[in-house]
Amino acid sequence: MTDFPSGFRWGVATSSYQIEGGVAEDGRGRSIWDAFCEVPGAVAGGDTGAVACDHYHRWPLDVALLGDLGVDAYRFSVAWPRVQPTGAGLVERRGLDFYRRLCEALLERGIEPFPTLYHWDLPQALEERGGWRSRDTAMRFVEYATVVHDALGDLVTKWTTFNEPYVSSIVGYGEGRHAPGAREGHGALAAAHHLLLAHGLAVREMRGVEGHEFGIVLNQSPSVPVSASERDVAAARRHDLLLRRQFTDPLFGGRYPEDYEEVFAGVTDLSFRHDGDLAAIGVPLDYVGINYYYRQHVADAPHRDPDPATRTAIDIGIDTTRLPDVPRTAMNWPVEPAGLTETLLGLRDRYPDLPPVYLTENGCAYPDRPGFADQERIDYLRDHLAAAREAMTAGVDLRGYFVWSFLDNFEWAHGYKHRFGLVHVDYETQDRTPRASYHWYREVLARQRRSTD
Ligand code: PNW
Repeated sequence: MTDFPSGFRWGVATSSYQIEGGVAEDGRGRSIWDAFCEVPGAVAGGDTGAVACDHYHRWPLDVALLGDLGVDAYRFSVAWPRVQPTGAGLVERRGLDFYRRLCEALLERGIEPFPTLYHWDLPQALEERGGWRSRDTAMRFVEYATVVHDALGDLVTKWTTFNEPYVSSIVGYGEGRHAPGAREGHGALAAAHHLLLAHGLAVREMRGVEGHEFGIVLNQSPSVPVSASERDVAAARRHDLLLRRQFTDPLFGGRYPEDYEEVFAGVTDLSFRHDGDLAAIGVPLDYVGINYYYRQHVADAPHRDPDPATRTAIDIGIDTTRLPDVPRTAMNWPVEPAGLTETLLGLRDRYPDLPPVYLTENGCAYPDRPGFADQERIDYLRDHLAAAREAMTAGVDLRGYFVWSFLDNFEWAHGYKHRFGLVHVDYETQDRTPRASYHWYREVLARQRRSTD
């Protein structure tokens, strides 16, 4: 693993609601995740992000740990409700100042801040006006993005609009497993479209500063049929539309997927598509971030709701529970590094105009081991790095790699049960303890630096 090119960026990633806590500090407004955590049964153990890793107060310590790790870049997200408590108008200076201090401290240690503007914490006030179902939320996002861009533009050069619009729209408004917990068809598909539109319009608005680069982060993985039967192959193709092509075709192909109307017939009337939207969404990007965790295995299955008019967006006649006989992580995700190579090659082959790629998330949860000896995580990361390297050898323009996650954190609907961190967090004392994987990654980074010096 000593053969990554010089200039390749090495980092770790987190997100605001998952680590910050301090939800009532410095004028922060309520987000859809604060509200969702109050719904009985929504989050395992009744956990919430109210305290999380208390990063809002302990960030200097966390930056010191990042410095010691030796990363070139740190991917985090900006909480919209800290910057605009009601999602519109009024700007909370103290919220922006928090991120300024963080960025300055990172830069002092030679770590590039790599912020994402939206990692799922929509101001609750906007949800009450329709949330991402509403086109107006896209306009509000453009305003928010420009506020942050103006405030941090002297410290940050790489600007990521959204983390995983699939999860915000389909898991949040279709499946209901994430905030705001809706189970809709048309609403979820409208949300997906409005997230893409918000991305395109915001990049168009922010562009112009010399040296600034813009991108979006997508969760990607191959959708593999469980058999070669025509039905399973068709099911995998529908799944690929839901998870990937409804986002990547407009972003990088200048088109809506050709099978969209057939798969969602009767679910949506497409009234959210306006003239000019495709051109806005297809704004040229400087990079795309890919989050990869595992391969999707898809079988044909009957629709749960036979009536398209009341069907949710995820009810597309598929079963994704038939997993192969391979090792699993604590999330029950199959460990399949080859799926990462396939993902990167597949994207490159489908979109000739694909911008340079960063792997903006890759990692795993495992039960805690005595002495923080997380050999399984080391194996996972090593094998996925090798798979990424293979894709580069095959011509993929991969520019960097970020481990998910720097710290154990609030794993959404799973609460604090699953631990993804290179650093263990004791939620009673807030003590941070680097795991074996932290020391391993530190050594990988040191070796890279030596070999490319
Ligand atoms: C990512 N789901 O994606 C997120 O970007 C992180 O915030 C998260 O902690 C990490 O993966 C590990 O789960 C997810 O469908 C993608 O439930 C999909 C889901 C959850 C998270």
